[in-house]
Amino acid sequence: MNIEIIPMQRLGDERGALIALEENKNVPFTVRRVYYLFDTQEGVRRGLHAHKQLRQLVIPVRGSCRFILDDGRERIELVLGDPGTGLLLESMIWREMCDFSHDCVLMVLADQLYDEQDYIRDYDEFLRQAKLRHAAASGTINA
Ligand code: T46
Repeated sequence: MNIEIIPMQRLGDERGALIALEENKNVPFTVRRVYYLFDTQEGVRRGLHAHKQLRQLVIPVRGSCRFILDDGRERIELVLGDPGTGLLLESMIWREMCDFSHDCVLMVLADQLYDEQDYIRDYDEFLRQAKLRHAAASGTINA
């Protein structure tokens, strides 16, 4: 699956920790947008969509949550809860987030400005487009 767990170098000193995010270094793209998710209500699922082109790096700056990730061929789950670790989500990954701790703050760095047209919010449509992309990548069809 086209995701990556990126360990961030912990800087800082005896006074406390510090992590620096630098575009095209530990953030593998040019950052055009930063947003953060917080105050997620108990029992809620967020995400439930994929992006056609967007690349994002997600960092749990506080607390934790579970990610369910699906590329149309396999589905994996992971818990993100270390502010020293980022989750790189490439395009065409269906994501769902749940089990948010009450204090969870997810910071997200994105390579594009917000564009609702880039979202796929229907799972069947995601599967259809993912299948086409996989076929094009493997040379099965021209797309
Ligand atoms: C992802 C996870 C981790 C904006 O107006 N601007 C923005 O930059 C964003 C991200 C959202 N919005 C609006 C669109 C919706 O009306 O805020 C509302 C909630 O957005 P969304 O449904 O995208 O939020 P989540 O929490 O389901 O998912 C977000 C990201 O969209 C998604 O790509 O990976 O956080």
